[in-house]
Amino acid sequence: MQKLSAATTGFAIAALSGVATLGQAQAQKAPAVQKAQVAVTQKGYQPASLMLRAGVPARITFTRKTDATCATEVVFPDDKVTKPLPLNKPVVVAFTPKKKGTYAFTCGMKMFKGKVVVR
Ligand SMILES: [Cu+2]
Repeated sequence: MQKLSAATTGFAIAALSGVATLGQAQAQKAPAVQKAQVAVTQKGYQPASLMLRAGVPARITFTRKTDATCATEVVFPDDKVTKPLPLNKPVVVAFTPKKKGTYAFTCGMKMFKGKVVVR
């Protein structure tokens, strides 16, 4: 039971600091770097949809967690970026989204699809 309450408290603190950070970002200026994590599983990209802000450097970390699919690389066709995804090794795709819009990313054969929504 002690373990459970500690976890609950940790979550509450995390949620609070998240709110504080958001408030600061709105009051002052955009964060220096925006980060996102994407797991590549048997179901595809999780999450398959990411929200990013235009004009803020972004770091998306892809981690492929299964060997059972063909998603051994990730492709951003609009930016002509292809990155190999070794199993269980985090791979960072860094870029600064410039224009608002929706940008696809896929596996090498376009069977798995995800998107980045830039606002
Ligand atoms: Cu594929």
